[in-house]
Order: sequence, then C-alpha cells, then structure tokens
Amino acid sequence: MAKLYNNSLRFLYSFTKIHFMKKILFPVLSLSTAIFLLGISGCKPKNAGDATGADAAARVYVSPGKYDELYNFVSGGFSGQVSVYGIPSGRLLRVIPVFSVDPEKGWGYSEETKPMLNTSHGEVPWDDQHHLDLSQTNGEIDGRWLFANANNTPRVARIDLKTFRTAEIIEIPNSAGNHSSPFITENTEYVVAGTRFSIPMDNENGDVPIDSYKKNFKGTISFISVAPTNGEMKLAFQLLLPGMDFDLSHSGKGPSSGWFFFSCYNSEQAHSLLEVNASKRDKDFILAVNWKKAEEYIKQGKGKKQVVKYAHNRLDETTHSATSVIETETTVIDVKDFPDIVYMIPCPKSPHGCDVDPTGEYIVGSGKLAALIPVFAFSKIQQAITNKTFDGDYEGIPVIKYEAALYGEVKKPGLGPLHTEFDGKGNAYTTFFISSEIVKWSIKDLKVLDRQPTYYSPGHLCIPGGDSKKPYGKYLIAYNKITKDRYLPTGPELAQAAQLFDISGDKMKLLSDYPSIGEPHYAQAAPAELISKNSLKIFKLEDNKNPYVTMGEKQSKVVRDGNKIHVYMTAIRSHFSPDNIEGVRLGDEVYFHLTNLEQDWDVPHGFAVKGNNNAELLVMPGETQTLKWVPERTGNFPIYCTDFCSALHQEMQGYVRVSAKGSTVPISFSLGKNSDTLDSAIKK
Ligand code: RUQ
Ligand code: CUA
Repeated sequence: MAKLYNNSLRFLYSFTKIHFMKKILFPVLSLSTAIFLLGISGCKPKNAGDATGADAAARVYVSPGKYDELYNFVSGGFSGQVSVYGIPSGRLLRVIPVFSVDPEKGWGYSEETKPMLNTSHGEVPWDDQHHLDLSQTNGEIDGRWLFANANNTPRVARIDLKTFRTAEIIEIPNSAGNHSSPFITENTEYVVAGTRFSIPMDNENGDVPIDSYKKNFKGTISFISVAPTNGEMKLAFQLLLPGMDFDLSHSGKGPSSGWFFFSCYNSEQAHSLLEVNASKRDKDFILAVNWKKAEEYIKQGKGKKQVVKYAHNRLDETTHSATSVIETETTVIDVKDFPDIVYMIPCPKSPHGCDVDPTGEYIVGSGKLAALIPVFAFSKIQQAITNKTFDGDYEGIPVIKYEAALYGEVKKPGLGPLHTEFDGKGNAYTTFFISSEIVKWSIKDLKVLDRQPTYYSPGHLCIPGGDSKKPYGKYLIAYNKITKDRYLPTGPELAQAAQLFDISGDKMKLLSDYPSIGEPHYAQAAPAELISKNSLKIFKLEDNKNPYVTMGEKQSKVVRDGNKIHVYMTAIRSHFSPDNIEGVRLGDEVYFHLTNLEQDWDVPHGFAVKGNNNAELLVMPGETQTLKWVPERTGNFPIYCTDFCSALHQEMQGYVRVSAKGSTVPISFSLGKNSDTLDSAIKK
C-alpha cells in the first residue's frame, strides 16, 4: 500500500496542473478517487490564479520613495543564502551571504571572510539553507538576530540585524543533514539543531556496514546556547537518540515553555528506498523534549564528554575579520539513561511540520501523507506523562497514547499538509503540497474556514511573527515549489515563487506573486521599525582595528616581506592610493589591504585585479578588506573600482607592474605622480 501511495504521489507531483481541479474536488472526494481523477485531468480554467484586481494592486503598491511595512527574511534553499524582501511590495532588498561564497560582496573570497566558511572538513563554500528564526524576548520578535541553518554540512549561523551580515557560524558535530534547525526558545536561550540523517557518532569508527544502521547509527539533537548580551553561540549539550530522521521543530511557549517539539520520520529505521521503507508504519512520532530537565542534568554534571571536531567561526566588527577555531569537545546525554527528558507522541504518516500555536497549548503535526491534521494539547501531554498513559516504548523512550495527547483532528483539510502558522486570532493556516492550497482552520473547533489555491505546491508559509506569541496577522506569504506556466519561460528551470495573501478578513485574498531566489523554505517577517531602528549606516574609521588598516592616504604604502607583498591601500571618491605599483615579481603573493575612507552611508568601493583567480572586494565605509592575488605572468595589470561610486567612478583605476623572478625593479608606489593637476586631490 505504501508503495502504491508513493507512486501516486510521484504521479501527482509531476502533474502540477492538478490544483485547478482540487478546489472543487478535495472537500468531497476520498483520497484515492481524488488522486485518480486529478491524475487524468489537466485542463486550466480560463481565470485560474487571476483573481487579483485593482484593489489587490493598490494593497501591494508601495509608491516610489516609500518604505515597505515589513521586512521578510527568506531562506535561500540550495543557494545557501538568505534574501530580504519588503512586504507588501515583494521588492528584493538584499541577499545576505551566509553559507555560500558570494562574489558580489567578496564573501568567502576576501582574506577576512574566508574563515567564516571553514568547517572540520576544511572550507565548504556552499550549503543548503532551509529555515530561519528571528531572536525573541518573552516569545516576541526582538529584532536583534536572525538564525539560519545549513542542511548539508551541519551548521547554524547568526546574522546580526544591525549590519545584515553573518556574524557567527557554528558547526555541529555528531550530526548530518541539519534540518530541524535553527529553532529558538522563547527568550533565545537556545537554538536547536536536530539531525536529519542518523550516523555513527563522530568519536566512533564510522567505517561500519550501512545495514548495521539499527545498531550503529544514532540521532542527535543539539542545544546551542545564545549569550543574551552579544548573541555568541556555544554548543551547550547534545541529546543522543535512536537512529531515525529528525525533521522539523518548534519550541514551547507560555505553558509549554521549557519544552521543545520535534517531528521525526523513518521510525522504521530504514537506510534504503526510504520513500517506501520509511512509509510503512501508520504513525511516526513527534518527540517532546523537556529541555529544562536536560539542562538540569547538565548542570549536575551528568553529561558525558566526547572528543569531536567542529568549527566555530566569528566575524569581529572592529577588525572586520573572521576567525575560525576548531573546538574539540561536546557534552552528550544519552536519553536512555534519563527517561524523564523525552517522550514520543504518535503522529500519522511521515510527519513534517511541527508547529506550536501562540498560546503554547496546541502542537500541530503535519503528516506529509496524511489526510488529516492532528492537534495535540500540551496539558493533555502532561497529564498522560503524570498518569503514565503510555503505549509501550520506542527504543526505551515512553510512547504516549495517541488519543491521550490528542486535542483533536482537522478532518479532510486537504492533501499533503506540510507547515502551519498562526494569526494570533485563534486561526491556523496550513500549506498543502499535493492539493496545492492554503487552508485556514480554527484551532478551537478544528473546522476548516477557508481554502485558497496556491500556484503551485507550497512548502512553507510565513505570517509575520507567525511562530511567536504575537503574530502580526495581516499577511501570509506562501513559498511555492513549482511555478510552471506562471511566468515567462526561462529555459528548463523556472523560479520558485512567493505569493502574498491578505489574511485580515474572514477569507484569504491573493494579492500578488513574485519569483524568489534559490528555493525558499521557511521565512520570517517583522514590522520594519523593529529591525530598521538598529540599522548601522557606516563603520567608524576611528574604530577600525584591522591589523592592516590604513587610516589616511598619507599612510598608504607597499611593503615587501619575503615573497609576500602587503599593499596598504585606501579608497575614496574617486581614486585608490596608491594607484601605480611596481616591484612585484613572479612568485610573490600580493595582499591588497583596502581601507574605504568614506564616512558616508551607502558609499562602498569595489576592487578587482585582472586575471586574479579570486573575486572582487566590496568594502564598506570605514572598513578594511584584503584581496589576495598570486600573479602567474609578467606584465601590467589593471586594477579598478567595481562599484559605481561617483561621476568619476570609471576613472577609479590604476596599474600593478609584475616583473620576472629575480628582477631588480624596486618596490615603488605612487598616486598622481605624472600630473600636477591632481596634486590638490591627493592632499589629505
Ligand atoms: S522543509 S518545505 Cu518543509 Cu526544510 Cu522546506
Ligand atoms: Cu569607487 Cu567606483
């Protein structure tokens, strides 16, 4: 049956046009009939997805020069980055480089930023970025930091919202496929990171047969503490769990504060053909974790130390440089030995989304293959724990009886529920991948209130503050996986897309859609003022502690140190100092340490060298960044500014002469030497 089901799913997936029929069909049809009927249908009604009118246009129109109402931070999926949009306009404001190199900003190319991408495997210049969480205080968004996960090589990043820059990245040992991450607790005490792939632990010999999965492969959930003052992350402890796949999570709040909930699949412990083998059981689990309890045990010294290796990278905003430290220890708690930390709650059909409502009482599990949505009540979970209303155990972890934890089920909501967010007015909104729609339902009586098609197959959705205690509840943004026929064709691949809905009334109303960068998964949004009030405009030059800073043009120089040449260079509209350099020889490594002397908002200078096997630099006012260049031939090499900084930006250029090995051309450097008229420009 599982196989049949999955084949049907695949069939449906490839048949994206199904959604056109879905709105009418799903409420009344059984699952299999619906699959059959939708499979053979493929006609597009004339007005599909065209429900927006002048009113919708007015709602998303932000007139020139006006600011958007909200910031929307959107995960970049396999682009590895985070993009920032304005809502309601959908205008792209910025792409923040996080886990992937970004030549546009020199991220991962400048000497100062290279350490940010270091891991225990060496430099990993790319990742797969799925989820974001904004820092919270008392369960409300506080506008300080944005956390991002890396799926492939397990990492968590902290983005500083003063600078919109990645300030810190911590790698996670004993993990692989860091998917249920980076969800935070209500006062940002911890960021959690659950492993998607179970693996042999890092301190053991991992060279074991794959079919010894049940014996040798383990799952972990990591708790990364966040320092309340400066946000610094630290791997506090890890929970050791049976081998399976941890998928998504959300922390408790209010009454459920101190708890965390994780969805997991593959309780079958399959290691091959998971689409069939991990869909055999009728129910997988939601794992309820009493993290306060775990924290207590750690404080009592009950955790076991393990020798592991993971990178911890920080970007310092005064030196403008990153450092990477390889840490060597983790503290692990094997939940088998502490039976009051974790409990399993059965959840139908390969659960994915695991969402907690704003009151903290209701936990929504979304089974990817389920035709209903179970809603669990925290108070009932607690009662079941007290009364030991268990249904045996899973590898030593008590399994709470489904009915004992269940508040109720949303019946016939749609097909393929994935994620749920909340509007703070008692309503929940769930995305349905297969039936390609968003369904609004009431938490209190579990009745479906409204459904709207999305184009097509949404994954995540975002309501500003939708996973906090205080959702803003005016808009909803759906992130769609498939956009076939929605935009002008662009070859074999089409963009993923966001769709903005107005949810202020009883019925959701589609306002607009726009393509997005990478494949968006989770997103966060917050009122603009909350973020922009802290925004930094320039780095103060006088605070610049980069060891290679050049505080003014008079101090610019070129220094030879063996085969290393350090160019202490400055940039100001519209020249570099120096702009003529001689005495470089083949075999030299040249380091251009460029300080941007500007102290004005939005005046970066760029820097590039012909033939350099590297990217450019993009240096902010008051900042120093370093570009490495190893010339491989003799000649004269142009250098120039890449960012259009002034009317004479195109004049912002110069030359570096490279001579043969053993040449006697001395080091020399100058600016404006051949011109009397420029004398005034260089006096500073
Ligand atoms: S999770 S839809 Cu649902 Cu990473 Cu992306
Ligand atoms: Cu500096 Cu263009």
